[in-house]
Amino acid sequence: MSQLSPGFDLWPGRLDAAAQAALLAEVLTAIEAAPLYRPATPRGRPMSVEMTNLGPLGWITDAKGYRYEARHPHTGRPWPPIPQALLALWAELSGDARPPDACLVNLYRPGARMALHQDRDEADFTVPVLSVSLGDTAVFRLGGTRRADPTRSLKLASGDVCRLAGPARLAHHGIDRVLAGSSRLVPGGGRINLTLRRAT
Ligand code: MD6
Ligand code: FE
Repeated sequence: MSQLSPGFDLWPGRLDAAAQAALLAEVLTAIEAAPLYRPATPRGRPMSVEMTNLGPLGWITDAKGYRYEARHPHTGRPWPPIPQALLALWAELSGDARPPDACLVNLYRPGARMALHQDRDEADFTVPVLSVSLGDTAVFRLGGTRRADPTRSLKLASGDVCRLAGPARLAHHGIDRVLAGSSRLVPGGGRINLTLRRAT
């Protein structure tokens, strides 16, 4: 594990190839029940990533704003459960005794990106956010708590796990781009990011 700035921890290659494939298979099965969709920002701009969620609560965005909801906005069904492997990873790496209640799934097909943002729709910022990367390598930008703080760029490859905790919990971060073809894990190409949180 390496701490790149206070509260930001990175575990490169934390999941080996077999663990990545097994986790991806579970996520792809869950996506059959809770299809990926392209959300829009509260201002009505379609996002370039496709999203779904796992767990009791899922993060959504629409004209009413950012929030957590118990049901898929298109199917009206509850989100599928969080895979056991992710719950185990959280227990090991989050440093928090309570389990996560939300897992956001982001799919980046070629050209998709994620603007600089803070994860701040959760009730308790003392609980970390844990992120798992699968598939193509992403160019991740990490800043500070204030939007104007300086940023640094680092790569997140398939199997990498990172954590925003403590002084980095409200750090700004985003995905500048994804390096198409850098991995063959995701069918059809691209990158899947899984972020585990406790929303409540
Ligand atoms: C992504 N990640 O890696 C976007 N959020 O595709 C995030 O937005 C993120 O990596 C909170 C904590 C870690 C993250
Ligand atoms: Fe985030």
